[in-house]
Amino acid sequence: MPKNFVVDPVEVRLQDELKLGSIPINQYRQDFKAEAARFGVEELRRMWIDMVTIREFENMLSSLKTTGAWQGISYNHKGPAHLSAGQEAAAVGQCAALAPEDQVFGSHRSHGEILARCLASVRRLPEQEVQSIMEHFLGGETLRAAEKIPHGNLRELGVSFVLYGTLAEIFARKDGFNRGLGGSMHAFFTPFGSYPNNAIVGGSADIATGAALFKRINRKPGIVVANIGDASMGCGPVWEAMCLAAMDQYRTLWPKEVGGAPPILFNFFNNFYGMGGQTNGETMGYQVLARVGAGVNPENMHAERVDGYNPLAVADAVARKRALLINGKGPVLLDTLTYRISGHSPSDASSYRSKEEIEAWRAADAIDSYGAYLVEHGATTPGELETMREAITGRLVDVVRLVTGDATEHRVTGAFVESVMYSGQRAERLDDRAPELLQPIAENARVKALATKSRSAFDAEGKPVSKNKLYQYRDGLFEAMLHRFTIDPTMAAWGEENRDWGGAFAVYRGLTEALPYHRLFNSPISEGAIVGAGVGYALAGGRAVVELMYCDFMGRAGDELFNQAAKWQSMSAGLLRMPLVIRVSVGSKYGAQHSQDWTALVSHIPGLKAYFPATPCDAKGMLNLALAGTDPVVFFESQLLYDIGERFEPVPEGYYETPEGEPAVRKQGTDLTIATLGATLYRALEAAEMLEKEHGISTEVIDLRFVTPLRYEKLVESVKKTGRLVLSSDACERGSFLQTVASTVTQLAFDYLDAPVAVVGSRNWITPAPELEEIFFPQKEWLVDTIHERIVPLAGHRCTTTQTPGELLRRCRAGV
Ligand SMILES: Cc1ncc(C[n+]2csc(CCOP(=O)(O)OP(=O)(O)O)c2C)c(N)n1
Ligand SMILES: [Mg+2]
Repeated sequence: MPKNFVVDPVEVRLQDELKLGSIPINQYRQDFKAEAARFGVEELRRMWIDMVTIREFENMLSSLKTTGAWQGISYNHKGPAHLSAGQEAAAVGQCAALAPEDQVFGSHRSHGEILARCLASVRRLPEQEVQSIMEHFLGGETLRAAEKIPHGNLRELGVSFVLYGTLAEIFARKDGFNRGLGGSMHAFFTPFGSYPNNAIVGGSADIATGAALFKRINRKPGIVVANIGDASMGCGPVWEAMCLAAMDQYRTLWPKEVGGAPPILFNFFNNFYGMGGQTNGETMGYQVLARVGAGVNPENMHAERVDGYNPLAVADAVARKRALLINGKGPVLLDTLTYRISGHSPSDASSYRSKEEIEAWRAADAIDSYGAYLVEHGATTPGELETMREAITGRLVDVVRLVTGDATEHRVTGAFVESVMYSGQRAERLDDRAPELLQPIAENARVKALATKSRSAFDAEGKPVSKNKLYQYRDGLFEAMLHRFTIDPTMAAWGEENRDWGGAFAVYRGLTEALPYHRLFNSPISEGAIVGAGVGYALAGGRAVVELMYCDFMGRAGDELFNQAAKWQSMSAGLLRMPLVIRVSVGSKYGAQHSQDWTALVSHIPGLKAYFPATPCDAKGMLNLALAGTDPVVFFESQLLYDIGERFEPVPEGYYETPEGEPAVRKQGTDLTIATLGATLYRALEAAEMLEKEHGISTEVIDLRFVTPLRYEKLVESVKKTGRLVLSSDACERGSFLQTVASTVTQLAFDYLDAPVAVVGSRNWITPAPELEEIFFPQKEWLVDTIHERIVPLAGHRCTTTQTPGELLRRCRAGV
């Protein structure tokens, strides 16, 4: 907590009353002259065309989904189709007010948003740029297809390109916008300003906030929009994102030249329903969604309710809010009224709403009323509208015919999917600017202090170095962070207590003096938004490091880790990169909710990398590696290790990287292998000493270091030599990552094994109080007893714990 703000008991205890101010509702007044002057009559007509294009597109999908045919074309679309018929004016009006550099993230119901955004960009970007974007995208594959559709000029070709790329994506073709790996709910096209759309409702809120942070921190122009459904106001990450976006520090603590709060517009497409739950009167209590703004900051988030059945009312609001955001006065909340006349999905029987209600909205249809408005003011004629509508349908028929024609021949292969699971690149820096630092690194107090420390746990005579002279595991992490901060100007780090506190476990102590606020900052206690913003920051082009104090808190950021960080690189078909490191610590001493090792969860989710260093040397080398890459890495640290010195090899002063996926042999042996992940390494070494001294068993100890990716060769070599393998980590035994290792090694080296592979993990219990930890975490005695009972009888050995196969059976039976 910065000491700048003194909390004065006299002041805060004064009697007073909080005035919340008013929130405008549907204040827009039509003025055709002003609108024509602002947009030009042609653009006003184009907006109508875009609205009809979206409606036709959705109707076409609806027809294909429900009848298997449209306009004489047959196709079986197996995937989802969440249609937005009725909501066109809200999407088109929004895009009318956006500039090419603005970014729009959206939801599962985003076909209309993609089309509105891309069609507006095709009109607004310079022709050469449109041409170059289309030519370079997927090596011109999508363009080659779109060119087959008759077009008069480049911008018309652009329209076909957008329709083709979107539909091909929905139908899983490899010339779709994301090579068919995103599909209906996740399609996007960043060159035209349409950013990832999220099937996890509300999922875009924190990601878009991260993208807005990227713009601010790196002084990039434009704003970011998160389109969210009204029912998703109930999603925790949405609230978290708004809190993160509204922090006071942007104005009070960040350097003025950064420009204020992140330029994020939370735009709620308020169609009054979730799937079947009704937000007004049933599932939410806000009644008027815009009210929520009043709970977030003194400006009420500049909240407004806008009539989303009038594209010009929406454009007006977005334009005004955009100006606020550009000036750093965000965040903004818009409650954009709309209505989906289509069902939630084709299987929706609309059992939750009356026919009369749907009919009332049909009667108020925005396409009809906006068309009539244009006619009324002489901008077009009914005949012209009809001709335009026919032209749209005609083009769409061509698109659908092309996309469905030979669809199955145009799918990606498994090898392609595999190739985009990671971006796997190295990136020294993600921008060429000089990194912003507050002091020369040589003057940093921690850097100076580290220069005097022993980079080995033992002195020249082999005696242990005292704790205050020791270069520790946390120092290795610090050096890696500092190194990359001095090279990559985009690198930013955030989390709870990251700044003045020095990070939860003093890893960042010293960074506060070295880095300006916008590169290292405290966040709200919003684990979802901490990680989600990291996802958005990374996919927008920066390098982010976020911290979750305890591994157990990953539960709070489950979606952001497992669906967002993990999946966007591959869902984008490799178009996005995710240089994001998520630091988590595996705890001890803090009981059941602060001490669990969740490596197994991370290992189970495709797309995430996971590292777990056990020595200071690897803490530095592995974090260096993570911070040089472009993939999301969940970086596990152990609280049992933060204080330790380096016992194997002195920690190098310069830069180095641990080879990815490569386990380290910490002790050579010939009779038995113990492989560990994390802090159990040291207990394994003690067990190895016991085995050697008391039983003459030469034990090889291997520190796996990596979860994903993991190179098994060294481990298999060791097992071929010793014929015996015990695996140990602090994770609860059942379903732990080491069970995967056991199974894999058994398959790779079955003929060489003299005994089954044994896994010794923590008990399948809650983590108990520190006084009881010895009965929970694996101890060296457990390892030796397990070896005796299940691998090789140790002459004269007296077990102090029960590790027999019978006991294993009993525990399984009891589920503990
Ligand atoms: C986290 C999550 N929970 C539930 C769903 C299932 N689901 C899909 S759409 C939807 C309704 C969302 O309502 P709203 O946010 O108002 O958006 P709308 O569908 O009205 O556009 C639900 C519950 C989901 N996709 N993601
Ligand atoms: Mg809704």
